[in-house]
Amino acid sequence: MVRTQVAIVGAGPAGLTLSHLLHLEGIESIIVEARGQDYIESRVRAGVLEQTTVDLMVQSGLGERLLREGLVHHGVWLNFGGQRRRIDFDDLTGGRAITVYAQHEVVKDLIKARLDSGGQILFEAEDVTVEEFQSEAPRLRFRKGGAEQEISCDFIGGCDGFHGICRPSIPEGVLAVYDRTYPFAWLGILAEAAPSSEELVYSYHDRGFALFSMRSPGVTRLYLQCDPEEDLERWPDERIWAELLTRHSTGDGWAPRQGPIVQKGLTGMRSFVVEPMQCGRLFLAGDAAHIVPPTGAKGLNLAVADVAVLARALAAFYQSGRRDLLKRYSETCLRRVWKVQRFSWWMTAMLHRFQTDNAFDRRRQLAELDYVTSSRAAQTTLAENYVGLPLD
Ligand code: FAS
Ligand code: PHB
Repeated sequence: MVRTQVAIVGAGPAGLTLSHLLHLEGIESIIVEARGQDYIESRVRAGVLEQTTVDLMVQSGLGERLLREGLVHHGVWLNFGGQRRRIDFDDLTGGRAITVYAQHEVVKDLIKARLDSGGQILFEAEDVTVEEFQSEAPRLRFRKGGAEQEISCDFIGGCDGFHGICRPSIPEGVLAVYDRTYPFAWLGILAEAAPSSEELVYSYHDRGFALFSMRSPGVTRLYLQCDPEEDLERWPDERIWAELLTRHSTGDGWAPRQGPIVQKGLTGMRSFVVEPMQCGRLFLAGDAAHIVPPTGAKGLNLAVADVAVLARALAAFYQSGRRDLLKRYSETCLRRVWKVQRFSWWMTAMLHRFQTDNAFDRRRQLAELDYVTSSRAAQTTLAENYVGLPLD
């Protein structure tokens, strides 16, 4: 039986950041991860870091490669009705920005930091279970390399994502679930093509939403709204490019540059929250507790915000015996979670085509986009949410 202070399930952004922040406070943890290191370091997911996330990474000693390779953006473009209009983050938020730096790069930096400082990450763990978390002596059981293993601990970080085992391990009747599934998905591609815009472009079009993003000076990241049950086999490269060029068409002649498509994938669209985000000594963080539609670029950022709260609460417990911050963990996180859910829903509702909408709804959406890009008050609300609300 191995002993640690905090056992963490999942080596995604939530679990790794939690372990790193605890280490800085002198608190021991062990991460138990189902997948292998290579797999999670190459899993293509999010791409945009809020200012709040960048600040936390830099302040916690993880900023070196991020500041060198990350692409700092001081604005974003909304493209609709044949025109592109820019939301100026600098002017509207006093200099806060976003940084484009792929999630798997964040994961690589976090794994390196943990292993370099002697952190323990147990990859390829099977059949992980969390037990006794409503007692003062919770524990993890799992199998690794064919051998049964057990970790006893004081607390468990449930950072195992939407399909993990931590949330389902909480007894019936404890959790309230808030859930909305959208009638569309995103088809995402990575193309070996130099980005033709320095900043992201969100396009509203009669045929559906499209997003232009990037990963590096040589790689463009693009998404288009599609049917939730879409079959990727029905989307050869030519069809993807034709649809992207149509939806991103605009009056100023801008268009995504084309290049070989090196990755294709489908992402479902969902808003999901469980309350509370804790049960006894098990604390849920990140996608284990909530899911946002990626239109607001918030998934990863919300995971990091959760564990910043949890690390602070655990430090207060170990350093001064305080239990109040742990007790208030869910309440503290959920204030931000629901504001981010609202923003992500709002961006999704404003920019996507809904089959159930009629001509009135389309005019209403165009009027909202016109208002959001012409009123300073409306631009400010988009900008301050997009770059990230300050941590409480
Ligand atoms: P994660 O899912 O990243 O990590 C959970 C970890 O737990 C994984 O490594 C998993 O292997 C492990 N695990 C699961 N079950 C386990 C078990 N039983 N035992 C041990 N380990 C277990 N967000 C954006 O902002 N923008 C995007 O464009 C975007 N695109 C996405 C595309 C896809 C396909 C997906 C699934 C998500 C996307 N997201 C996006 C959201 C994503 O970035 C998440 O918000 C982010 O990964 C959340 O981090 P974690 O909470 O750490 O969960
Ligand atoms: C991305 O670059 O992957 C990205 C950017 C903005 C979003 C979603 C995804 O809203």
